Amino acid sequence: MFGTKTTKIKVKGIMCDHCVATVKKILMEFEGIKAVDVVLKGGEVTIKHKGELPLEDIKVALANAEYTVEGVIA
Ligand SMILES: [Cu+2]
Repeated sequence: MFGTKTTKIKVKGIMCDHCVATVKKILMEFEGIKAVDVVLKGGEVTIKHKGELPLEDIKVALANAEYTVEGVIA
């Protein structure tokens, strides 16, 4: 997709398929985020987005659901 960037983040607290679905749902609410892929093992989250990723807002939104963004992997 033209103009789409990919950012990978590591998220702590993803324990099951329900968490995977919850994290996806939270991230897909953000305007500009087009696709989210969550790997249960290791908590690696791949985000396809347009423009800058609102990382601070994402941290807050995930923290409200008790998930911790540990950092950007790539
Ligand atoms: Cu879970």
